[in-house]
Amino acid sequence: MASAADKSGAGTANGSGELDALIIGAGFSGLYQLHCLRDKLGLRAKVLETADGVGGTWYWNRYPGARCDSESHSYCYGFSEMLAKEWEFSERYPQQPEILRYLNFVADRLDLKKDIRFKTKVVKAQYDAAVNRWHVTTEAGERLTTKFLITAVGCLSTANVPKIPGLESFKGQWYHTGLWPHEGVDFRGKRVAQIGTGSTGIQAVPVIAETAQHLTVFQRTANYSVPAHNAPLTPEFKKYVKDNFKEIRRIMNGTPNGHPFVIEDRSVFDVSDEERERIYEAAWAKGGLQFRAGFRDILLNKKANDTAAEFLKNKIRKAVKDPKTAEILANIDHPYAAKRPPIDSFYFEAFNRDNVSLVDVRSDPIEAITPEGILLRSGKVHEADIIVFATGFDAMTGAFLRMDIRGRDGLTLAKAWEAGPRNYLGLQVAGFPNMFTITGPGSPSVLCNMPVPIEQHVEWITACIDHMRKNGVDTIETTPEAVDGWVAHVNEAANATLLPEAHHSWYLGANVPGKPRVFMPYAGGMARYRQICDDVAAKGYEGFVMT
Ligand code: N01
Repeated sequence: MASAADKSGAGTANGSGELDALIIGAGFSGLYQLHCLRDKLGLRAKVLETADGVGGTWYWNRYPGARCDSESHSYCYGFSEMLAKEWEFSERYPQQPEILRYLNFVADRLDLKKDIRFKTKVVKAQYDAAVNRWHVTTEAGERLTTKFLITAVGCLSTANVPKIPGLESFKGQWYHTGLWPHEGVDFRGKRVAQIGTGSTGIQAVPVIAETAQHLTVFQRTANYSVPAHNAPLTPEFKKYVKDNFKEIRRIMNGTPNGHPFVIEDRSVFDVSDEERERIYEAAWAKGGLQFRAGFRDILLNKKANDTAAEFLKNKIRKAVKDPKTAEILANIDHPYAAKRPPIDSFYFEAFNRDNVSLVDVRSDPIEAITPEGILLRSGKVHEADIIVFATGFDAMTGAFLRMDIRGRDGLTLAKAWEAGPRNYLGLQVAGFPNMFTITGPGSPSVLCNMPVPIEQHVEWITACIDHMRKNGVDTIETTPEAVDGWVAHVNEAANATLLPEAHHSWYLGANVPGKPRVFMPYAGGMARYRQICDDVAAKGYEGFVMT
């Protein structure tokens, strides 16, 4: 792309003038976006990344037990058969260090690191209509100028540490799972308090319990979980993955959630009670997120969901020996999978250990943190040496809103999203020309196996920029009408499912006090979404104005 702006004197990542594209974040999305723009379109593109290495989520989330819930053969890039053939995962579900090694392997193999500026945090981005450019400011005060601004900031990258009074007075150490120390944490001989029982907390409990003197788990919302049945991959399975690369991708691209399994086209009520039980038992024995795939209506029909929910609650009652503890764990108030369903390695069994106990903070909420530990409303104090906050993220919007992003006429993104995120296709916000948001709110993102929606967005953005170049278009900007239509469709898609019934879900922003309650991801399914995006492009980028 012609870039007259070399003369502008604006700084770039390599100091050589203006950029065609600046990408924020070097996780799965940022790496692939850089590869596409630099190596396929020949653009001058750079990535700015806060961390001192690639990985995004997998750079920061180093907590005990951190492992992906997607199966390893699907939790990787699909755009290159060469990469897929050269890399081999070792377990059914890859551990955090292995995923980080994989992303470093990709970055090195594609020679991406030379165009990534590490330890460079973006704090501000301002659109300048006079020159149709974005000015991006880093924490160090450096200013860069770019035509396209592409956010690859991740959906779950802003740690949510609840504002519990007294935390600053705590005498011990505390950590958030999403900002875990690289050197690890030694739990030996320590009394550990873990707050939170989402996917992260459920992974961490059995591992922390192995070394802690005592682990007290503070549960606010009881959660379902299905065993992962993690295991090393056999040579036969590794061969199957390499030999069937295209077929596995075909299945993943055709399903609503981007996983390598097909959802059965039968209703819970098409089969007898005995047959249903047999199907659930088989799915339980197989383990993992595939448990949802036995019937098409588990997330659509509350009565259908109740059958799965009851099956899973009974498994908890069987796994946990102390009936009182079992009842607190099984006292789940939302439909199965209406919150992101965790999978685990001996989570419920951990409560049978002498050194693990459970506190129900729904009935006796956390009042404060004291120098000694955690104070409940009843007055009871649970003493602790270490507090682990497995309390999740300011999901989907947090990573955007902690930057000062200003579009046309100084409109801030915070203002544009004050009632919740509003955009078109999850890809662009009205008033923010030439800015694309990879896996932004309003796109399938977190409801899927993430590499699939990431690749689809990156490829769509790349094709869009290529189209602009070939047609002499300088600016792409969505319209308020297109945004209104898309936001209505996102709501409609969510309301056709049971997802909004989990009132405390981070999908709704409910975990962050004061955050607008809006169902953020697109629940219409990945395959349908891909078709919508392809149709938009085929119709000359309908819903966008190109000038
Ligand atoms: O966070 P969460 P997470 N007092 O928000 C509790 C992905 N992920 O890090 O439900 C007491 O789900 C909160 O309680 P409640 C995955 O998409 C992926 O576990 O709000 N408790 C809840 O129990 C996942 O969904 C992998 O009532 C408080 C917990 O903390 C997403 O990340 C692995 C509290 C937070 O659960 C987030 O999961 C792990 C308070 N003040 C995670 N505040 C993969 O394998 C919060 N809680 C890819």
